[in-house]
Amino acid sequence: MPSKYQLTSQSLGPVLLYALLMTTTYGLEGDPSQTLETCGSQKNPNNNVVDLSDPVTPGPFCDLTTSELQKLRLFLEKDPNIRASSEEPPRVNASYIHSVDLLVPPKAEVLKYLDTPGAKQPIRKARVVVSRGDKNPPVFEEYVCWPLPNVDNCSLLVWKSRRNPVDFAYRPTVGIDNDIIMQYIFPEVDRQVGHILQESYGATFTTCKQQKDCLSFQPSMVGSGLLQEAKRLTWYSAAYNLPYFSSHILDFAVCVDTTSPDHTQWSVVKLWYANVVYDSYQSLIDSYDSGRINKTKVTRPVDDENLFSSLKRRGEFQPPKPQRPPTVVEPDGKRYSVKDRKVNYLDWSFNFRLSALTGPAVYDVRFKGQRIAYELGLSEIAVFYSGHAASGQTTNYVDSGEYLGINSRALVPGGDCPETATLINSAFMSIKKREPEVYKAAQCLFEHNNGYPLRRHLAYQFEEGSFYGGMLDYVLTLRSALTIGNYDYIIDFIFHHNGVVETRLMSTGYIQTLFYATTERPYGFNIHQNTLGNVHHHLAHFKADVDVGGTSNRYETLDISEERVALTAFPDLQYSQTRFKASLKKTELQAVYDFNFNKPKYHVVHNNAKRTDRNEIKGYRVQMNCGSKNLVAEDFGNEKTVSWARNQMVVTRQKDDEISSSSIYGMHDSLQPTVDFTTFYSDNETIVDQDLVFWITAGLHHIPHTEDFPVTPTVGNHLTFLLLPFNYFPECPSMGSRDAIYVEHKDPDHHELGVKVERNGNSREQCVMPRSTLEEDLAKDPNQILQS
Ligand SMILES: *[C@@H]1O[C@H](CO)[C@@H](O)[C@H](O)[C@H]1NC(C)=O
Ligand SMILES: *[C@@H]1O[C@H](CO)[C@@H](O)[C@H](O)[C@H]1NC(C)=O
Ligand SMILES: *[C@@H]1O[C@H](CO)[C@@H](O)[C@H](O)[C@H]1NC(C)=O
Ligand SMILES: CC(=O)N[C@H]1CO[C@H](CO)[C@@H](O)[C@@H]1O
Ligand SMILES: [Cu+2]
Repeated sequence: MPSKYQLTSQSLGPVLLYALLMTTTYGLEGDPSQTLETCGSQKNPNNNVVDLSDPVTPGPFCDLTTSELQKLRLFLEKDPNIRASSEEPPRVNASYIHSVDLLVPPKAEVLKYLDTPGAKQPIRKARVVVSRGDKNPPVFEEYVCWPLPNVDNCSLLVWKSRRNPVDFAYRPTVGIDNDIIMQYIFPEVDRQVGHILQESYGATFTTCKQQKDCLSFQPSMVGSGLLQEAKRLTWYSAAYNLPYFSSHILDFAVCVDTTSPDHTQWSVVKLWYANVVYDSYQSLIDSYDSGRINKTKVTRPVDDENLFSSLKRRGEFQPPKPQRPPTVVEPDGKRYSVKDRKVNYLDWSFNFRLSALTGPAVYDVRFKGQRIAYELGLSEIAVFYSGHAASGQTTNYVDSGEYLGINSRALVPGGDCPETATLINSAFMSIKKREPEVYKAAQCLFEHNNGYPLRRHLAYQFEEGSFYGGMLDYVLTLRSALTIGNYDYIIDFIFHHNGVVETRLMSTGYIQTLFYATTERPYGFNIHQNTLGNVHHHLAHFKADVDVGGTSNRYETLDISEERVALTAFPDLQYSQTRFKASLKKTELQAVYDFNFNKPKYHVVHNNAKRTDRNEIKGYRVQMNCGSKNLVAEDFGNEKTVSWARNQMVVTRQKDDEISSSSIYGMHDSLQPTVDFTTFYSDNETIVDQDLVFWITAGLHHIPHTEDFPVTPTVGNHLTFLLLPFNYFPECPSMGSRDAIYVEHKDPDHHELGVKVERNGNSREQCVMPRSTLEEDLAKDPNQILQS
């Protein structure tokens, strides 16, 4: 369905409509002679364009377009080796396409293309993940297919950094598991123990008048590292089907072995009821029917706006009468342009994408024309839970197994992004349908100000010079919001006027819970009747391929330490002060960094051959406000699958092979991780004057409390890391910004003549706020936010 956001050539119509809207003028009430233009409707003085149509010739960083995906599927269905299933949805025992992603060409080829006039663009290739339930033994395979768009070759990817093919027992979670569990396992659960469920909870999984009255379920996978064998087990915990089920977990669960590609072989291997584990249906039935056990008896909460887990507004109105909140306006139109998935914003330029597998990333990030980072992006997100309940204890989510990028969708203007935001589509290959899925508003791009000064100084007094200079922190933000099960992760790339690029992770969404029992006390609070929020650790890994002054870079820390010296003026007296010393990191193992409160330091990356006029290091500084120590013992249980969480930062030599630090198999493969991140640096290669990649871990422990209902607020959980210029510019590069304000006396010798305000040509003309179009867009396409 064409709409203003759709990235196809059909979007011309809505673009015209948009243009019409933009030029509408509104009469001022009561004064027909005076009309004001709609904000942003005047001719854009800097000729910025926002063109979201699919590029005719996609660049090296551009995700696969809808038509490339369509052509690729047709090829994969015909390819005699792959013969991808065309069934909707496919069967587990078929060869089917799990996911398709852009395979960014080798960095050297891309740099040559970007930096050499007339150089040819490297061939575009796709990375295709195929589930081979048809093979014996069944496996997961990853292929590289080329050349896009008219693919004629697919070959198995050969990675040094990861196994391929991968044991079928480690296959990712997405796909068709839940459908099969619903269709085949729960009917059997109801046949066997339906009477226990009915008496305990007043509901079963399959026999109910309306779907919403049936029990819902929360899957949590049990990694092979815990089991110590290559098996695929998942607990399915019963929950009331209420908004939102993860807050309504019950004390019944089944553990299903889904290792086999043949679902008729899937079986319930353990059950959990009222805080006791059972090995078979019969042992639960016997215990229950004999009356020997404590029976649970709970009633389904009422589903209305007062339900503690509902997001419907409740309580006293604030403000008492309707009054609109402040909002973002762009009086003179957009100050950024977008074309072919590339953004230009004042001194900044970057390419962006939303990888199906690893999520949002920006490439070739430049400030004032100079490349700062080749790549900046998410690599993995994980959550490790604790508890006593058999079904919830071992929940160790490694989220790329459920997709990262594909889960960013439907950002809502006015809810997730300012209403002025540009909403960006993404197209992905679907498992269940042959046609690519196009998600509207998978990302949003907007400029606003953070409401605090980027810089300011007031010289109030005459002796100080009497002036004020300052500016708000105006930023351009590229936002993605990944809804992965109960949690929503917001990932922002933020571009400041002083040459700083900031990466931010915030988490919100529903907490996962356990059914309350005293045995859970060490792991959480009883935050609602029958509900305990169990402690867990959120972890995320980012890749920052920083290039400062080219690719020949050094990583140095500036180590700050205490020293005792004789006071310069009074040599008999002592003084305690700090000094710093540069420490060049020569090898990868030397560069492994763990935060230490007693050893403060700066992390600087620079090109030693390109120093400042005064021969000082000229570089960028990596500032991390996101560290969190993983307390799970190394190599224990599932820890190996998140070995990237062992350190706060690791610096490695760039390798095209080391595309990301994790894999989609991470949820199940902890016995034998497909990607072992420690191998990226354990060979201890030299990193002096090399192309460097900074791998940064972000995380926080979360002890849920009552105010996490209905959902966890983002405030207080902003995890950020920044790349800040360090001796890179002779002065703060925001000095050129027209957004600054300068106040001084008209005549320094005659203050009585008053003061003047310098706005650098920025007009103070009024304009009328443009109309919000959310309701109109949803009237046209109700599926834009919620699936029908
Ligand atoms: C795949 O599974 C289906 C049942 O879902 C079965 O009918 C079919 O024979 C199986 N195919 C193969 C090749 O085993
Ligand atoms: C049943 O409840 C009692 C009282 O709370 C407790 O002492 C006992 O351990 C429970 N039995 C089981 C099997 O959980
Ligand atoms: C890594 O290499 C450096 C420089 O050769 C050496 O000093 C250091 O001991 C090595 N580390 C390990 C763990 O081998
Ligand atoms: C570039 C390349 O490897 N092309 C191959 C594509 O596949 C055909 C047929 O399988 C080969 O003949 C080409 O050499
Ligand atoms: Cu949390």
